Amino acid sequence: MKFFSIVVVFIVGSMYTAECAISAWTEPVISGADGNGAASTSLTESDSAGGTSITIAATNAVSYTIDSQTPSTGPTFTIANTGVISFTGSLDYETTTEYLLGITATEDASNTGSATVTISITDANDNNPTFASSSRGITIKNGATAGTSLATLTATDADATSAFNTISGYTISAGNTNSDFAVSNSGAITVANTLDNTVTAGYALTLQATDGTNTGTMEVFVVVKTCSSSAVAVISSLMMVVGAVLVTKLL
Ligand SMILES: [Ca+2]
Ligand SMILES: [Ca+2]
Repeated sequence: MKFFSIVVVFIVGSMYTAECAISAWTEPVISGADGNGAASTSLTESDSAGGTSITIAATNAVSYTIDSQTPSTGPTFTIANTGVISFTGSLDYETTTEYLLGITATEDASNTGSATVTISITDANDNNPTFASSSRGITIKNGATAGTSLATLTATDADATSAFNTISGYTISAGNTNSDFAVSNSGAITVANTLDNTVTAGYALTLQATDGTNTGTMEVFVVVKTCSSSAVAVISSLMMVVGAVLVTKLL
Protein backbone atom coordinates (compact mmCIF):
# COMPACT_ATOMS: atom_id res chain seq x y z
CA MET A 1 0.00 0.00 0.00
CA LYS A 2 1.30 3.34 -0.91
CA PHE A 3 0.58 6.60 0.70
CA PHE A 4 1.58 10.05 -0.37
CA SER A 5 1.21 13.21 1.54
CA ILE A 6 -0.40 16.05 -0.40
CA VAL A 7 0.48 19.42 0.94
CA VAL A 8 0.77 22.79 -0.65
CA VAL A 9 4.41 22.99 0.28
CA PHE A 10 5.73 19.54 -0.44
CA ILE A 11 7.22 18.29 2.81
CA VAL A 12 7.22 14.60 2.02
CA GLY A 13 10.79 13.55 1.99
CA SER A 14 10.74 10.84 4.64
CA MET A 15 7.11 9.83 4.79
CA TYR A 16 5.61 6.50 3.70
CA THR A 17 8.27 5.65 1.23
CA ALA A 18 9.38 2.15 2.09
CA GLU A 19 7.12 0.31 -0.33
CA CYS A 20 7.10 2.80 -3.12
CA ALA A 21 9.09 2.69 -6.25
CA ILE A 22 8.20 6.33 -6.53
CA SER A 23 9.54 6.98 -3.09
CA ALA A 24 8.18 10.48 -2.93
CA TRP A 25 8.11 13.63 -4.84
CA THR A 26 11.56 14.94 -4.89
CA GLU A 27 11.98 18.33 -3.41
CA PRO A 28 9.53 19.71 -5.91
CA VAL A 29 11.35 21.34 -8.70
CA ILE A 30 9.72 24.17 -10.54
CA SER A 31 12.22 25.43 -13.00
CA GLY A 32 12.26 28.03 -15.68
CA ALA A 33 11.68 31.75 -15.39
CA ASP A 34 9.62 31.36 -12.26
CA GLY A 35 11.52 28.48 -10.78
CA ASN A 36 12.25 28.65 -7.10
CA GLY A 37 12.20 25.03 -6.01
CA ALA A 38 8.85 25.35 -4.29
CA ALA A 39 5.50 23.79 -4.95
CA SER A 40 3.99 27.07 -5.88
CA THR A 41 4.96 29.48 -8.57
CA SER A 42 3.59 32.45 -10.40
CA LEU A 43 2.81 33.60 -13.89
CA THR A 44 2.13 37.12 -15.05
CA GLU A 45 -1.15 37.52 -16.85
CA SER A 46 0.72 38.85 -19.86
CA ASP A 47 2.67 35.61 -20.18
CA SER A 48 1.83 33.94 -23.43
CA ALA A 49 0.85 30.34 -23.77
CA GLY A 50 3.93 28.30 -24.36
CA GLY A 51 6.17 31.16 -23.39
CA THR A 52 6.76 30.09 -19.83
CA SER A 53 8.29 26.88 -18.58
CA ILE A 54 7.18 25.35 -15.29
CA THR A 55 8.61 21.94 -14.52
CA ILE A 56 7.89 19.61 -11.65
CA ALA A 57 9.61 16.34 -10.87
CA ALA A 58 8.88 13.18 -8.91
CA THR A 59 11.39 10.43 -8.28
CA ASN A 60 11.15 7.63 -10.84
CA ALA A 61 8.08 9.11 -12.47
CA VAL A 62 7.66 8.26 -16.12
CA SER A 63 4.51 10.23 -16.74
CA TYR A 64 2.35 12.92 -15.25
CA THR A 65 -1.28 13.85 -15.49
CA ILE A 66 -3.29 16.84 -14.37
CA ASP A 67 -6.34 15.40 -12.65
CA SER A 68 -7.96 18.65 -11.68
CA GLN A 69 -7.73 22.33 -12.38
CA THR A 70 -9.39 24.84 -10.08
CA PRO A 71 -11.01 26.90 -11.40
CA SER A 72 -11.63 24.97 -14.57
CA THR A 73 -12.49 28.07 -16.56
CA GLY A 74 -10.00 30.20 -18.47
CA PRO A 75 -6.80 28.68 -19.80
CA THR A 76 -6.28 24.94 -19.89
CA PHE A 77 -3.13 23.65 -18.23
CA THR A 78 -1.44 20.53 -19.52
CA ILE A 79 1.60 18.56 -18.43
CA ALA A 80 4.03 16.56 -20.50
CA ASN A 81 5.64 13.32 -19.38
CA THR A 82 8.74 15.35 -18.73
CA GLY A 83 6.87 17.26 -16.02
CA VAL A 84 6.72 20.45 -18.04
CA ILE A 85 3.50 22.36 -17.41
CA SER A 86 2.14 24.64 -20.09
CA PHE A 87 -1.18 26.16 -20.91
CA THR A 88 -3.37 27.07 -23.83
CA GLY A 89 -5.53 30.16 -23.90
CA SER A 90 -4.73 33.31 -22.00
CA LEU A 91 -4.39 34.46 -18.42
CA ASP A 92 -6.42 37.30 -16.97
CA TYR A 93 -5.66 38.49 -13.47
CA GLU A 94 -8.90 40.47 -13.39
CA THR A 95 -10.79 37.18 -13.77
CA THR A 96 -8.68 34.64 -11.87
CA THR A 97 -5.73 35.24 -9.57
CA GLU A 98 -4.80 31.66 -8.73
CA TYR A 99 -5.03 28.15 -10.15
CA LEU A 100 -4.66 24.89 -8.27
CA LEU A 101 -3.52 21.89 -10.24
CA GLY A 102 -3.97 18.39 -8.87
CA ILE A 103 -1.15 16.38 -10.42
CA THR A 104 -0.41 12.66 -10.37
CA ALA A 105 3.01 11.22 -11.12
CA THR A 106 3.13 7.64 -12.28
CA GLU A 107 5.88 5.07 -12.51
CA ASP A 108 3.61 2.10 -13.21
CA ALA A 109 0.08 0.99 -12.45
CA SER A 110 0.76 0.46 -8.78
CA ASN A 111 3.15 3.26 -8.11
CA THR A 112 1.80 6.76 -8.21
CA GLY A 113 2.08 9.94 -6.26
CA SER A 114 0.05 13.10 -6.24
CA ALA A 115 0.47 16.66 -5.28
CA THR A 116 -1.02 20.10 -5.71
CA VAL A 117 0.75 22.85 -7.53
CA THR A 118 -0.38 26.38 -6.86
CA ILE A 119 0.07 28.87 -9.68
CA SER A 120 -0.48 32.47 -8.67
CA ILE A 121 -1.22 35.01 -11.37
CA THR A 122 0.20 38.49 -11.03
CA ASP A 123 -1.33 41.63 -12.47
CA ALA A 124 -0.07 43.37 -15.59
CA ASN A 125 -1.10 46.66 -17.15
CA ASP A 126 -3.29 45.15 -19.83
CA ASN A 127 -6.29 47.49 -19.65
CA ASN A 128 -6.50 50.95 -21.17
CA PRO A 129 -8.30 53.82 -19.49
CA THR A 130 -11.81 54.11 -20.86
CA PHE A 131 -14.43 56.84 -20.79
CA ALA A 132 -18.10 56.17 -20.18
CA SER A 133 -18.88 57.16 -23.76
CA SER A 134 -16.80 57.51 -26.87
CA SER A 135 -18.04 61.00 -27.68
CA ARG A 136 -20.04 63.88 -26.31
CA GLY A 137 -21.39 67.14 -27.69
CA ILE A 138 -21.26 70.29 -25.58
CA THR A 139 -22.32 73.86 -26.28
CA ILE A 140 -20.67 76.83 -24.67
CA LYS A 141 -21.52 80.51 -24.71
CA ASN A 142 -19.73 82.69 -27.20
CA GLY A 143 -17.38 85.06 -25.41
CA ALA A 144 -16.71 82.64 -22.55
CA THR A 145 -13.53 83.74 -20.88
CA ALA A 146 -10.49 81.89 -19.63
CA GLY A 147 -11.30 79.69 -16.67
CA THR A 148 -14.89 79.01 -17.70
CA SER A 149 -15.72 75.37 -17.09
CA LEU A 150 -16.69 73.27 -20.09
CA ALA A 151 -17.05 69.83 -18.47
CA THR A 152 -15.28 67.33 -16.28
CA LEU A 153 -14.86 64.01 -18.01
CA THR A 154 -13.10 61.17 -16.24
CA ALA A 155 -11.92 57.75 -17.28
CA THR A 156 -11.70 54.47 -15.41
CA ASP A 157 -9.31 51.56 -15.78
CA ALA A 158 -10.21 47.90 -15.34
CA ASP A 159 -6.84 46.74 -14.06
CA ALA A 160 -7.12 45.37 -10.56
CA THR A 161 -4.16 46.97 -8.85
CA SER A 162 -3.55 50.65 -8.26
CA ALA A 163 -0.16 50.53 -9.92
CA PHE A 164 -1.91 49.90 -13.20
CA ASN A 165 -5.36 51.44 -12.82
CA THR A 166 -4.61 54.94 -11.57
CA ILE A 167 -5.38 57.66 -14.09
CA SER A 168 -2.32 59.85 -13.85
CA GLY A 169 -3.36 62.61 -16.21
CA TYR A 170 -5.46 63.98 -19.05
CA THR A 171 -4.45 65.81 -22.18
CA ILE A 172 -6.23 67.28 -25.19
CA SER A 173 -4.33 65.44 -27.86
CA ALA A 174 -6.07 66.85 -30.94
CA GLY A 175 -8.55 69.47 -32.13
CA ASN A 176 -7.60 72.17 -29.68
CA THR A 177 -7.49 75.07 -32.14
CA ASN A 178 -5.45 77.98 -30.84
CA SER A 179 -5.09 76.05 -27.56
CA ASP A 180 -8.46 77.51 -26.61
CA PHE A 181 -9.10 74.83 -23.99
CA ALA A 182 -7.10 73.31 -21.17
CA VAL A 183 -7.61 70.17 -19.12
CA SER A 184 -6.50 69.43 -15.59
CA ASN A 185 -5.09 66.17 -14.29
CA SER A 186 -8.53 65.44 -12.89
CA GLY A 187 -10.27 65.74 -16.28
CA ALA A 188 -11.71 69.24 -15.82
CA ILE A 189 -11.82 71.03 -19.17
CA THR A 190 -11.82 74.82 -19.05
CA VAL A 191 -11.62 77.65 -21.51
CA ALA A 192 -8.08 78.93 -21.92
CA ASN A 193 -8.70 81.87 -24.27
CA THR A 194 -11.81 83.99 -24.73
CA LEU A 195 -13.97 82.20 -27.28
CA ASP A 196 -15.04 83.95 -30.44
CA ASN A 197 -17.29 82.00 -32.77
CA THR A 198 -16.55 84.34 -35.63
CA VAL A 199 -13.03 82.94 -35.47
CA THR A 200 -13.70 79.36 -34.41
CA ALA A 201 -17.29 78.19 -34.26
CA GLY A 202 -16.62 74.65 -33.13
CA TYR A 203 -14.00 72.23 -31.91
CA ALA A 204 -13.56 68.50 -32.05
CA LEU A 205 -11.37 67.85 -29.05
CA THR A 206 -9.73 64.50 -28.48
CA LEU A 207 -9.52 64.03 -24.74
CA GLN A 208 -6.91 61.50 -23.70
CA ALA A 209 -6.46 59.81 -20.34
CA THR A 210 -3.35 57.85 -19.36
CA ASP A 211 -2.50 55.35 -16.67
CA GLY A 212 1.16 56.15 -17.19
CA THR A 213 1.57 53.57 -19.92
CA ASN A 214 -1.70 53.02 -21.74
CA THR A 215 -4.11 55.63 -23.01
CA GLY A 216 -7.78 55.93 -23.84
CA THR A 217 -9.59 58.70 -25.70
CA MET A 218 -12.99 60.24 -26.30
CA GLU A 219 -14.14 62.91 -28.69
CA VAL A 220 -15.63 66.13 -27.28
CA PHE A 221 -17.51 68.17 -29.86
CA VAL A 222 -17.82 71.78 -28.75
CA VAL A 223 -20.10 74.36 -30.35
CA VAL A 224 -19.56 78.01 -29.46
CA LYS A 225 -23.01 79.57 -29.59
CA THR A 226 -24.33 83.07 -29.27
CA CYS A 227 -27.09 83.71 -26.77
CA SER A 228 -29.66 84.10 -29.51
CA SER A 229 -28.90 80.77 -31.07
CA SER A 230 -31.96 78.60 -31.39
CA ALA A 231 -31.92 74.97 -30.41
CA VAL A 232 -32.13 74.05 -34.08
CA ALA A 233 -29.15 76.25 -34.85
CA VAL A 234 -27.12 74.71 -32.05
CA ILE A 235 -27.90 71.20 -33.17
CA SER A 236 -27.09 72.20 -36.72
CA SER A 237 -23.75 73.61 -35.61
CA LEU A 238 -22.97 70.50 -33.64
CA MET A 239 -23.79 68.32 -36.63
CA MET A 240 -21.46 70.44 -38.75
CA VAL A 241 -18.61 69.94 -36.29
CA VAL A 242 -19.17 66.19 -36.12
CA GLY A 243 -19.49 66.02 -39.89
CA ALA A 244 -16.30 67.97 -40.42
CA VAL A 245 -14.43 65.60 -38.13
CA LEU A 246 -15.76 62.56 -39.86
CA VAL A 247 -14.81 63.94 -43.26
CA THR A 248 -11.34 64.76 -41.96
CA LYS A 249 -10.88 61.26 -40.64
CA LEU A 250 -12.17 59.68 -43.83
CA LEU A 251 -9.71 61.74 -45.84
CA1 LIG B 1 -4.28 50.09 -16.98
CA1 LIG C 1 -4.40 43.63 -15.41
